[in-house]
Amino acid sequence: SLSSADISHVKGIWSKAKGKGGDLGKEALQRMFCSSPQTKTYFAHWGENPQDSPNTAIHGKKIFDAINDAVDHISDIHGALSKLSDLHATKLKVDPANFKILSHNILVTLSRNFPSDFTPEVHLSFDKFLDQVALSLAEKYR
Ligand code: ZNH
Repeated sequence: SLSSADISHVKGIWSKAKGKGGDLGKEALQRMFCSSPQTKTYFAHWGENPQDSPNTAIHGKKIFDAINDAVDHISDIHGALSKLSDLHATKLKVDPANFKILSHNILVTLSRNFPSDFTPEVHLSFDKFLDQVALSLAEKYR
């Protein structure tokens, strides 16, 4: 679980990224599609090249808004994301293995955009936080 140092690292770097989902969420999605092309299969309805769709910015913002909810409710991430877990489990049917892949691309995106904030300690804490997010999203899978 997250220590108080983790929480302060997460809140610190998130204060830089917050509200920038249209750019940073888009970048994370485009990196995911490129570095793990199998993830594109979930977004086939965006067209043949989902990485080029204007939906990347719209969806990137939604993902960042959800992460923002998790940061705002960092002591109850499960509760904050429980509806979203339902959606992924029952309607979207996303293999939870993909949550790790997106998490990785979010980390890479943060490191590239905020290089001086992204210390190894912040890396560790944000990785732990995204693990909690992924676990919460996987909660409703049966
Ligand atoms: Zn997801 C959707 C979040 C991951 C796939 N998502 C979604 C949304 C959100 C999210 C918020 C919206 C919802 C509504 O609208 O209501 N995700 C999220 C998060 C994460 C995720 C936070 C992590 C971190 N997803 C994911 C992955 C995948 C996905 C990994 C695959 C690969 N999602 C998805 C889809 C969708 C979603 C497909 C739908 C889209 C559209 O719109 O179309």
